[in-house]
This record gives sequence, C-alpha cells and structure tokens, in this order.
Amino acid sequence: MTLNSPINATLQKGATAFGFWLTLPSSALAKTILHGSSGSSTSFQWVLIDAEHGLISDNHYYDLTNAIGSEGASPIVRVPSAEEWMIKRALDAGAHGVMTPMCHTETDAANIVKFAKYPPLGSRGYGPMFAPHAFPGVSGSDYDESSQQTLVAVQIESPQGVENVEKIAKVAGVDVLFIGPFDLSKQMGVTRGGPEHEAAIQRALTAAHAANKKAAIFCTDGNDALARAKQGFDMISVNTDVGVLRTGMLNELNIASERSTDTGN
Ligand code: 3PY
Ligand code: MG
Repeated sequence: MTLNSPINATLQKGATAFGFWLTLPSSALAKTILHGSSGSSTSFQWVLIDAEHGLISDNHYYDLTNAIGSEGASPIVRVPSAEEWMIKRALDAGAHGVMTPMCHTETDAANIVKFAKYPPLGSRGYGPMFAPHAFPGVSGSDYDESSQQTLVAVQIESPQGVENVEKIAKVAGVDVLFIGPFDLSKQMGVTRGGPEHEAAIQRALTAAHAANKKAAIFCTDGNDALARAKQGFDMISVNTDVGVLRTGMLNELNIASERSTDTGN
C-alpha cells in the first residue's frame, strides 16, 4: 500500500514542498504555525524536527510528530548522526521521514537507507507501537506495510559529499539530497553564496534530478526560498522558528520605539 504522507504526496505530484525548521521542543509552537496556515492556499507540507542542533532530543519526538501529523504536515526528524539506533528511534516515534547530517559517500547513503527500512530492504528493528499515531487514519497493520516508504533524506554539506554526489544520488532508497548551505560553506572553506559554494549547490541539484531523486535546501527567508524554488528545488525549508521569532519581535520593538530596522539604531 502507498504511504500517503503529506511530504510524499506533495513530492510525488511534482509540487514544491515548503517546510520550516523546528529547533524548540514545543508542540504548541509547531501547531500554532501550522494551524495558522491551515485552510489558506499556501501551507507547510513538512516540519524539520532538528535533533542535530537546537534543543530537541529524542524524548520530545513523540509529542512533536503527533502534533505536526495532526495538522496535516509531515514531521521529518533530523537525527544527531547517521546511526542505526537514532534513525530507528525517530521512526518508531512517528517520523514521516528521517534526515541525516554529513553524508559523504555512497556507502554512508546505503547504510542510512538500510537503517531506515525493515527487512528485506534493511535492518530496522521491529517495534512500531507508537509510530502510526503520527499518521492520521493509518492503522498499525497499514503502517507495517507502508512505512517502507518513509522518506530518507541525506545531507550534502561537505566537499567529499559534493565529490560523490552523483553516486550518492543513485543509491536506491535515497529519496532526497538535502543541501546544508552553512556547513557546506564552512567545510569547503568558501564564502556562503560565493561562486564555489553556488557551483557545489547546483551540482547537487543536477545530480539529484539526473538520478530521478528530489533536491532540497535550507533557506534563510522567503526570498531565498523563492529563488531556490525557481531553480527547481523540490523541498525547501523557508525559515526557522527562532529566526522568525527573533526577527519578528525585534521588528515590532523597532516600530514601537520608532527605530529603523535597517539601521539597527
Ligand atoms: C546547514 O546549513 O549546514 C544545515 O544543515 C541546515 O541548516
Ligand atoms: Mg548542517
């Protein structure tokens, strides 16, 4: 049976899937953002639950995946590292997909797929008592079958990852190449947004599409996200919870105190 998660459904029909980054362990915050856009013509299809950076750890996964799933978006967990037990715990808590940092080689990618799939495709251990709760309308037995289709996203964010990106893209079971622009620039030792950085990003985009896979990227605001959508990225993080809260609150303070947001006076 087909896993009709919001992220899979959006990507399968060829639409751009917009999401945002959650760094705070607050299901109320995630629901507030998602509920605010429900019913409007634009809404988020996914939320990245960031357990690599930020304040989220694995005891928060279950509440967050359920809150996000109940609002019609897909919770994707970025695990701290591409380890089997971390991927298993994220999926068992109801993630509609997992993302792993720093995928450098096709061997890394093949292992990530293996950890995310039950036999015969992989080695995921069996114990999904709580996982179906984050998939509205999906029963336990439906989950057993369809969870082989939970999304696997690997991050391309190192020179080695870029060097091997064509081979990584071809690994069966890798659904998405997700570019981490900040680490990519730091690991390459180049300026973010400079020509070498941009060339690496475009190489990953081309490699993903040549292998019939999806390309994704982290953006810093709506304009950045729009530009990446126009370039053909399929899955785009528009902003982060803390980024928007900080900017929004400071803007309001600047208005209240008659200060210009541009000058920072
Ligand atoms: C990066 O930019 O390095 C990411 O992983 C996304 O924030
Ligand atoms: Mg990164």
